[in-house]
Amino acid sequence: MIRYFTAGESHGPALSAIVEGVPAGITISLDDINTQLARRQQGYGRGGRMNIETDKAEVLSGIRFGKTIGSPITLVIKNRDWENWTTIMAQFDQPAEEMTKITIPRPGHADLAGRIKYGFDDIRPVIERSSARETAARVAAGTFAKIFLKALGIEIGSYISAIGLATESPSDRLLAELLGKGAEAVSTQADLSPVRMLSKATETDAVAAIDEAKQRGDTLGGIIELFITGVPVGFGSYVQHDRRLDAALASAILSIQAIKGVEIGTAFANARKPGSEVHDELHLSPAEGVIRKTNRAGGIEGSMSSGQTIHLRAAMKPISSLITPLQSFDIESLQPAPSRFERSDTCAVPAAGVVAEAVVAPVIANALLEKLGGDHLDEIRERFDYYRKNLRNTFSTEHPL
Ligand code: EPS
Repeated sequence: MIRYFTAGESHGPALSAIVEGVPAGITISLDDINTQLARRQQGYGRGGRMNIETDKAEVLSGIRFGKTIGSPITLVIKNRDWENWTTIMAQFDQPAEEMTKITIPRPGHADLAGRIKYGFDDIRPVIERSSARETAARVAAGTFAKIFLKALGIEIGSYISAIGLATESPSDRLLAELLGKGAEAVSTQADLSPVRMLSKATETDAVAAIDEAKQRGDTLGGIIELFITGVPVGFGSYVQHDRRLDAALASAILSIQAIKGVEIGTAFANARKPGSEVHDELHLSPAEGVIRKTNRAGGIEGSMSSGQTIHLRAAMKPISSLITPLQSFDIESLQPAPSRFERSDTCAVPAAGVVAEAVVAPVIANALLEKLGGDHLDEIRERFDYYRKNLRNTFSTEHPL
């Protein structure tokens, strides 16, 4: 089972991660990790910090001759901005006389609850660790599971379907065409756009909406569409709550900063329709066995993969660091006060799509490892090929078992 932890403050020396349980024998390069880190830094609407950082990973353990060796992998991403924060974020020196404490919480952020929970007199430590900068470490960590899955034909991809009111619904044909190549084709297409959208017209609207929000000192949220292709039927289980694949995927996505909702398939539209218009009917094809002509379930039935493309949708709220202040109060004077500005992004939805890809990868990898076991890629591949070969022939009259 793949497990990982991250550590690091937004303006501390570095972010880091330890990833444990990655099978041996997976070929990976620093470029593979850094490509994902660069994707996370992109997106129209990012703030000044992205001009300071060029996120690059260092690997301190777990790799030999370009392959994983089954040992824990240690990753470090240095914060270039640290050199500007050595006084405010000093690890052992005492605070400088002139340092001002942060005492006005940003509504919607972790500031107030974090300050109360940990008992600080300064909100700075909450800001540092709750910052979405931490997602750089998660993207680096998730790359291992992503590459492991890709080696087995399972791909993860995403695009952005809404930023503020700019909403796009690409044609079913375009999506089917991209997904037919594997979910990464969706990302490859989306990555050509500064807002990771698939249509030029909506991209223009989204860019204009971000410009307008920025001018007002405001922020914008949006919607991420996430796809996973190549997952065969039977990953996850209905027998116990903690083995349900939909729950694990939703939990991973909700763990991303500012994500407030997850939808599987067309769940919210389905809720308004009768069952006869919702469930994906089962057809038999002599060559392929069971097929469904629709995928309203989003590739998951009974908390297990159905064999169709897994489709998840995530709602990201507008970032809660606004230039134009919201009503707040000073926790020392207990007087009403406008919220203070903390440097941030106007919109980070495109980046959050990349993060979503990274956090679901270990969930799918673990469902695969739970089903098939194995410690080396070759061993797992052999088992997976056998499983898929048998599945292909289940219920097929042309290719019976
Ligand atoms: C981020 C870096 C941060 C923020 C952002 C994400 O950098 P800084 O705080 O130095 O500007 O831009 O953090 C937040 C959205 C947040 O709410 O804290 C990054 O690397 O993604």
